[in-house]
Amino acid sequence: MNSKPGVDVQFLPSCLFCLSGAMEDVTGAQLVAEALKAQKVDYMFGVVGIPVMEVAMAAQAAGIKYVGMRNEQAACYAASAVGYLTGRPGACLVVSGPGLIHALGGMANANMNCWPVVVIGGSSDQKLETTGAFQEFPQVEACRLYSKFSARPSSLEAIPSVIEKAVRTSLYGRPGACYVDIAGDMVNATVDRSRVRFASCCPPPPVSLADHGAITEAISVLKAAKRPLVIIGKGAAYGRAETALREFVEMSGLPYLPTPMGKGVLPDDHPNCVAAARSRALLQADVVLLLGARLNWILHFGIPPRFDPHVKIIQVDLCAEEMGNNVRPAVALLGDINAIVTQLLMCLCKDSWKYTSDTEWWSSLKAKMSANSKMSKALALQSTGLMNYYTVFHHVSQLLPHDCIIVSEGANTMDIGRTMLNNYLPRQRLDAGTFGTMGVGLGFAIAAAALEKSENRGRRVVCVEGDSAFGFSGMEVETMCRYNLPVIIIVVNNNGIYSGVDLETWKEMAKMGDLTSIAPPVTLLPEARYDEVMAAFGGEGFLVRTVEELCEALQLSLRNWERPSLLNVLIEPSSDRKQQEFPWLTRSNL
Ligand SMILES: Cc1ncc(C[n+]2csc(CCOP(=O)(O)OP(=O)(O)O)c2C)c(N)n1
Ligand SMILES: *[C@@H]1O[C@H](CO)[C@@H](O)[C@H](O)[C@H]1NC(C)=O
Ligand SMILES: [Mg+2]
Repeated sequence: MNSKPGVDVQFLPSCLFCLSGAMEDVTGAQLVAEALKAQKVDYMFGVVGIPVMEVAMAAQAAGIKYVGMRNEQAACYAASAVGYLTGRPGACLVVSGPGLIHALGGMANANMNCWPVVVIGGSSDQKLETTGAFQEFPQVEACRLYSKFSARPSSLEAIPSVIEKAVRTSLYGRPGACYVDIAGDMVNATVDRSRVRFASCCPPPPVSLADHGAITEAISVLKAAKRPLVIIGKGAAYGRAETALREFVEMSGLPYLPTPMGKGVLPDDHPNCVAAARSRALLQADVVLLLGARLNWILHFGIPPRFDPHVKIIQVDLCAEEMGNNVRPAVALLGDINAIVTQLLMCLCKDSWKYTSDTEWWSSLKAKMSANSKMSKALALQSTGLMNYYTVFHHVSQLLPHDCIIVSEGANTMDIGRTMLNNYLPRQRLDAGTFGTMGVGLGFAIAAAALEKSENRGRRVVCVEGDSAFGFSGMEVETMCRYNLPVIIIVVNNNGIYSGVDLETWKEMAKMGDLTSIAPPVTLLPEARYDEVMAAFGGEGFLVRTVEELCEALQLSLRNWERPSLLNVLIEPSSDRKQQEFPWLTRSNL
């Protein structure tokens, strides 16, 4: 460990006395901020109060961008999205007790998604422990279930090394959430800088390769397959395997299917993408190359009735404990996904084998894909009064730029949107994820838009929300307006959770009796003016009822780089999904 101050402390207002002598005192708040910066944590999202106000100010002084949010849950979602998008965790700063409790939802979501995030929680003074201090709570214990690492530095001197361990643990092995507790009385306390145990920046995780014999075996299992399928998970997106993977898919000629956030690692319109024949591909594949995806509910556990009972799984994962969950793999390839795809590629190159496109399997998949896309198109063009989901997404998909970042949550809104809104680039889809969490959308969008803004990349962030989903973190529109983040929020408003009732029916119902006794639990206020929520803070709000209004509002929003917009798209409240052979993301069917 070397001693390396992160910033020029002479310029910190709280440290003017440093100028006078050789002794250089540093506060706990400064140590936290400088340690995060030294670990290349560049973004902090939080809500300030006692005792973390000084930490937020020190973070800004240390060169960390601080985004003040309206709820810690959304702050933690945002910080974890920075981790997923950049490969370096964002920090989430929260106050003691209730602030930390709110962040637990974000930590759980990040941990389930395997995204790195570091939560810094202020806590009550050490000397007041067990006295019933203000917001006193056993925070280190509380975080244990929601994180990989949860600890409190025992002294000011130890802060940088504990932060280094939290950042490193969030990134190494399977990424996830880490928690560092800072006692209130450590925030303003000072220590001489020379006594602090500084820690240099932890390098990216070491890369490990799969066993060579296992690679050879995987290739021979693939070559023997009659109906092979590659499944691309968000682990492949996080692992930045896109270049190797593209070469592998194109050289091998294999069909592939992305998981929801695996979308875009390879473009959704690639000729080898069989997403439009998802059910058939899963059910009939005899060999599956599983790349950075878990056989959990999203992939129906890898078992019948959704998979062939004899399917051979070639499982590629960086977590040894994941191997064999629900299905024993035919071959287990443990290690870095990008490295392993490269290993597979090298092995394949040797004899230039290719799965040809004239097989029965390819014909069967292609037939199913064209039938399914005809059905969606027919639903999109149905014209009876209000729009349905398919109409909305059909027109939205035609207007969105190819490089836009799509954030999405809801039930029907997310499920149907996923099938109709294409991703062409990796890590550009963020959604309710493995934990199925509603409320993540606005935090994710804020994180993505903040990154775009500070890195001058100019990709659009579009947030496609169900009306219920929007409500969970709706006040974050103020955050978007405050920082001039030009997010476009499209609320697909069906007056409820899964479905709702129309305004007339609602009024009739209200006359019939107490709504708490008779209103269907799925209902939300019909035609609620979510657009006015955005307008209240100076953003652009649009109320949309027709295709023409939708296209016009979206085009105007896409041209507006100054401010966020919200399109409140009223759709048929009983609009539903097309008939599914199997209910999918809304229900697990073990
Ligand atoms: C935190 C959380 N609370 C509750 C749920 C249960 N839930 C699943 S989807 C959903 C909302 C669906 O309604 P909406 O967002 O309006 O989308 P729609 O299906 O109506 O298009 C809810 C509340 C959840 N997944 N997460
Ligand atoms: C730190 O000191 C400032 C200035 O005296 C004070 O306002 C703040 O409440 C203190 N913070 C803590 C956590 O004690
Ligand atoms: Mg809804």
